[in-house]
Amino acid sequence: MSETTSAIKHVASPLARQTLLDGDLTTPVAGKKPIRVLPWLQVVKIGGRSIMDRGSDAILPIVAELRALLPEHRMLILTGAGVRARHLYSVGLDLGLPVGSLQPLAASEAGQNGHILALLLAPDGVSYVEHSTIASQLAIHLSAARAVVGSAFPPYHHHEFPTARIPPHRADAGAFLVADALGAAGLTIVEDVDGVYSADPNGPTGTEATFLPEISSADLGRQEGTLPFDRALLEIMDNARHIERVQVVNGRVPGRLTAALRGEHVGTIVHTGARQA
Ligand code: GWN
Ligand code: ATP
Repeated sequence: MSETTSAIKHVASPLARQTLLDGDLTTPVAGKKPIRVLPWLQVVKIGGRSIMDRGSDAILPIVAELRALLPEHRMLILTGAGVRARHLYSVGLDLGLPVGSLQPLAASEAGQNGHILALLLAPDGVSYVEHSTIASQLAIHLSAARAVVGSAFPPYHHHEFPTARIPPHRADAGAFLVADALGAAGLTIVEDVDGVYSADPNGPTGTEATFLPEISSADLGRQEGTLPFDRALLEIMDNARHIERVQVVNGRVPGRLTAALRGEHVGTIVHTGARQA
C-alpha cells in the first residue's frame, strides 16, 4: 500500500476515534458557539388561528404593518396552521392515524396560510418560498426581496416525536428552530393576546390571569397550564444557541409588531437559555 493511500484512509479528525456519545470527548470539539448564518434576519411568526383564521379584519392590518416594515428589516415571515389543522387532527385521531402522518397534513395548512399572506404582499416583491428554499437558498432570495413567506411548521413528517398523538412540534417550535439555526437577529411571535399570562386570559379563570411582561423559558416551564405557543418550545428555548429572547405580541393592536422589531418592550419577552458569546 502506497504512502498516499494510507494517508487518505487516515483522515485526521479529532472525532475520528471517539464515540459521539461521550460528552467529555465531544465537548472540546463541538462545544463552540456556532456562527450566525443570517445575523440580519428578523423571523416573524404569524398565528394561524389567532390572525389568519380571522380573515381580512385581522390579516389586512398585519399586511399593512409588514409592508411598512420592509424598508427597515429583512424578514422571514412564517405562518401557523390554524383551525383547519385542528379539524384535521380530530378527523385523523378518530381514524387512528399516527402522529407522523398527522404532522405533514397539519403542516400543509400552515403552508396554505403562507401562500395567502405572500399573495397579499406580492406587489411589494414578497413571495412564498418552499421549505427546501428556506433550508438552502434563503440568502439569495433575501438579496432579491426584503422578505419572503414560508410555512412555520418544521418538516418532520414521519420523524415527528411520538410523545403525543397531536404533533408536539408545531408552528411556534418550527419558527424558533429555524431562527436559532440561522442565528437570526430575532423572533417575534404574533398572537391575538397581549403576550403571555399566568393562565389563558380567554379561559375559564381568565379574569384572574396576570400579564407577564418578562419571564424566562425555564420559569415558564415551571408554570402549570396552557401557553400561547407550543409547549415543546420551552425545552427548545432552554437549549437555544443564538436567539436570546422571543417577543410575543398582539397582532390585533396596530403598531405592536413594528414596536417589537424596533427593539421596544411591548408584549412579553421570553428569555431563552442562549447566552452571548
Ligand atoms: O406545499 O403549502 O414544503 O414549503 O410538511 O412537506 O406536508 O412540502 O409533503 O418544499 O417540502 O403543503 O408536499 O407538504 O406547506 O411542508 O412545499 O406549496 O413534501 O411550496 O414541496 O417540508 O409548501 O408544503 O406541508 O411547507 O408546511 O409545494 Mo405546502 Mo408544507 Mo409547497 Mo412547503 Mo409538508 Mo415542500 Mo414540505 Mo410536502
Ligand atoms: P397556530 O399558529 O398554531 O394556528 P396561534 O398561535 O395563532 O395558533 P393559539 O395556539 O390559539 O394561536 O394560541 C393563542 C391563544 O393562546 C390565545 O388566544 C390565548 O387564548 C391562548 N392562551 C393559552 N394560554 C395562554 C397564556 N398562558 N397566556 C396567553 N394566552 C394563552
